Amino acid sequence: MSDNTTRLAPKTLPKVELPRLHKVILLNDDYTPREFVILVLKAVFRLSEETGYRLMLTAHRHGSCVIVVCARDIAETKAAEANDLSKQADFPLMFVTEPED
Ligand code: TYC
Repeated sequence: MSDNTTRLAPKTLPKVELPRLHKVILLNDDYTPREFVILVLKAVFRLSEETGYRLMLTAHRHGSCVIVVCARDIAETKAAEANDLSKQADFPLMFVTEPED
């Protein structure tokens, strides 16, 4: 076989695993005022009043609500920012993150 023989491309490319996306989930509680939940959603997640209201109500009625799905570091940073605001205001409001299925 001479050096300039054309090589065929392999039929299968090596599989590159993409990092899993993460959900930021808003949890309901009995004490945080609705208006404060909306304020945090607007400030941290840049949501409109209408979207903030709708997501707050979903968490209030169902116990939790997915706010955003994004890269893990962004999800964790946003959840921490939102939880810090809640702590500063002395409310038990909680955001958690989990990998998407
Ligand atoms: N359940 C709260 C109340 O009745 C309001 C609330 C909504 C709190 C959504 C948290 O994620 C939440 N004041």
